[in-house]
Amino acid sequence: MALKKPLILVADDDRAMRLLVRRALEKDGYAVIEAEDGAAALETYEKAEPDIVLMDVLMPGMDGFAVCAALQKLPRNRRVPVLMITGLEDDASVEKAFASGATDYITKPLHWAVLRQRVRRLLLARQTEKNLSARETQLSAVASALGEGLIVLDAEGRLTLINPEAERLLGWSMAELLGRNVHPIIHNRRYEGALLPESDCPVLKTIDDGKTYRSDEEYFTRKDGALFPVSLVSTPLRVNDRIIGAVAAFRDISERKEVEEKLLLAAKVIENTTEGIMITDAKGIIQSVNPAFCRSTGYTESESIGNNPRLLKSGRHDGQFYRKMWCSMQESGQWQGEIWNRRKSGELYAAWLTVSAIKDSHGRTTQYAAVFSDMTEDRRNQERIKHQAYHDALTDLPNRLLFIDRLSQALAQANRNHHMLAVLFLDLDRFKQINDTYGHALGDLLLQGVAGRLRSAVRDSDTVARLGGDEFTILLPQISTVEDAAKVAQKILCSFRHPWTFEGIPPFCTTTSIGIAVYPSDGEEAETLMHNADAAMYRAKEQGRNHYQLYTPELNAWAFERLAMETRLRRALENREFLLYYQPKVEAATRKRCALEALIRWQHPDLGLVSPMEFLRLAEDTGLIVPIGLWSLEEACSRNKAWQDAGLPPVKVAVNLSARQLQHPNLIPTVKRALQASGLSPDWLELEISEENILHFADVAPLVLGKLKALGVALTMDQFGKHNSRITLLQKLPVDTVKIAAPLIVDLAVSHDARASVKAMIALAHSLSLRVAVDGVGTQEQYDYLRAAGCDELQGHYFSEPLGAEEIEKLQGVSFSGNAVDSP
Ligand SMILES: Nc1nc2c(ncn2[C@@H]2O[C@H](COP(=O)(O)OP(=O)(O)OP(=O)(O)O)[C@@H](O)[C@H]2O)c(=O)[nH]1
Ligand SMILES: [Mg+2]
Repeated sequence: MALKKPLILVADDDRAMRLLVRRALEKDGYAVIEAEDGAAALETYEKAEPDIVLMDVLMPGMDGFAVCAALQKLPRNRRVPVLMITGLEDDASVEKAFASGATDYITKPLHWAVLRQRVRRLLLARQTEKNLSARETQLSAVASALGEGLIVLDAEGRLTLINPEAERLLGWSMAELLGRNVHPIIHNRRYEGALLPESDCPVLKTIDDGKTYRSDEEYFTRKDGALFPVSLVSTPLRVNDRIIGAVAAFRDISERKEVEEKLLLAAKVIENTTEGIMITDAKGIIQSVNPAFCRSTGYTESESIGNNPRLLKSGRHDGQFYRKMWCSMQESGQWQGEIWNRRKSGELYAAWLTVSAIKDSHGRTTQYAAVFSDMTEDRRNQERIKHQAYHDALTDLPNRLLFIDRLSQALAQANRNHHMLAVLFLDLDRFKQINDTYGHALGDLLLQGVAGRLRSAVRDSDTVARLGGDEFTILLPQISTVEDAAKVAQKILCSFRHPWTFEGIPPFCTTTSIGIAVYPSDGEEAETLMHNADAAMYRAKEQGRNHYQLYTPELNAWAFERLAMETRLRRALENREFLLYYQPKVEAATRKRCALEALIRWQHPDLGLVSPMEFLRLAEDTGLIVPIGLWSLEEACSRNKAWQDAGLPPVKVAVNLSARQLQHPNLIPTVKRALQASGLSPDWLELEISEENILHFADVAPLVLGKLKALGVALTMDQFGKHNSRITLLQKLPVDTVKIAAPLIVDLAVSHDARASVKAMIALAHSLSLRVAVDGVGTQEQYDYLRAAGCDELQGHYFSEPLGAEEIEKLQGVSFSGNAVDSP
């Protein structure tokens, strides 16, 4: 296409002049149109839209100035350069020409070379202006068409342009913002509440340093005050390396932020959920897994991704199972159920699995999401709860519930198969003492140790249970003879002989008492067998502990009688049926009374006088010995004080302390109170404690006896010589007297050994500066021998039986000789 020639309008009333000019211009390659006066010039201008106008000043009608002024009124884009041709080269005319809007002027007569130059330059200017205008139009069209907001600021940060999208997003119009500093209006916050200093505004920074800034963290304020997040690119505007402003293009990213936040939240949930999550592609290849998945399967993320979920296959489900799962996926896009998986370690575990298909907008499955919850912990918890319900927490042995259950089952089987079974009932001997001596925690350790020994003493098919406290039971579900059960009991007793070794304390031994009941002879029901084994165990205790005892029907009668006796004993305390007898002790050398031993008697309203042999063991077993012992102590003290107050010669009264009393934490205050309440001086009180009990509490005995001694009372070790006393212990004990046990002197007259051992005991005691007393002196020979052997005090029916208080009062001041009372 040929280029359009520039069109020049020549307005001149001089026809010749027009012709000359036309010819010259056409020769230079321009197109020319003519107008012969001002009005025609305006009209032609309107129609032809020339590129420049050459205009004569002096024309009829409208002169050149008037035409020029009229052209100036046209919109800017329709105005073209006007070159005035004037013969008037005075200053005023030139001024007027420019004032009316002329672009340049040239004087007549025309100088063709100058005209040519001027025309070329004006056309060039016109072309440039046209180009610029076209560019501006294009730019503004682009700015309008842009889907992004666009604002342009000058070097001072004032708004010079805002495109329609920016107007829409911000709610401001160009007219409202033009020329204003927009930073404080639209961009002064980071997010709700936080102010954004100018120094942090990317657009102002661009104006400052000419750099391009991008940010996804900006917030713009709408005209209504609402904030919205934007993604912003700020680019500098430069002219000749000078920054003349900045263009900021921005987009509202509220939706994107919302989606991002949701995604972030979802990612966090997936990251932190306790359920394992696995995403696969449509072919089932693992694309991602979460930490819970890795924890539960044992596979790391990198081991899982790219793999097939078969990785977890347990081998526990058949093809049918997986086909069903697949069918459900096809039909409903989901499957839920319990599945067995295999961990990397090889361990199988149950999981609750939900698989869902993820579909695209066309309904095609693009991924699968599988969510597992590991049921191992649930199962473990269930099992633990079940285990706890049936087991003892301390030893982990079956408890009473489980024992009874197993016993019932074993009974049913024994009944069907006509065989015998046995229940062993164990109770540790003097376990309380272990607790008291070494603390409850060690008691617990011991119970655990006992559980272990019991378990290893029986077969796996037998059941060892802990009923509570220090009571255990053992079920032997099948025995051939009663002896089988007895053998097991014996084996257990033997296993206890081995000392216990616990850190921090010397090794020690314990024993247990065992009762045995056998099906069917001793009972056919679980409860009966348990009860009867328990009764037999009591009997074993009664017989001195560290025994086993087979149940016999008489045991029930005995147990019944024992219970009745216990009731009577309690009542006896309330009804004050106890009384004290006093047996004199005499000086061996002078046979003069030197002390009295208080001995308890029970005057039952129906049974008459009950011997201490009959009730003291029971009182000790049931703990009733503590209040009974206290009564004895108080009674003896107040009686002795009453004797003194009545003017009788003062005498020491000895009171026996039982094992339970010795263990009792209130022992010392009790003795103190008895003395204080009665007003008796401690010089007149003696306490007798059996050697057996002292040995039993060998660890604490020196301390307890020391405290008693500190009260000022005298102490005697009773029943001396029946056990193997250790000299080292004797040395440690603050006792004053040892009283040789009565049975040891029975054979004095006939047995050399008896004499030798008594002699040795006397020598031993004397060597430790202890007084020696002997109980149970019944004959003249015994008396003679003992006196000769150097005994200090003697006691026995040879001198006097125990007597009631009134009789004692009558005997004041007497000395005793065999079975008779000598007057002084
Ligand atoms: N350490 C510990 N002691 C317990 C537990 N349960 C009960 N006991 C104690 O076990 C002792 C059981 O006492 P008994 O069997 O009546 O008496 P004992 O001292 O063993 O004397 P005998 O059985 O008559 O030989 C009590 O002192 C209880 O306080 C326990 O779980 N741990
Ligand atoms: Mg016990």
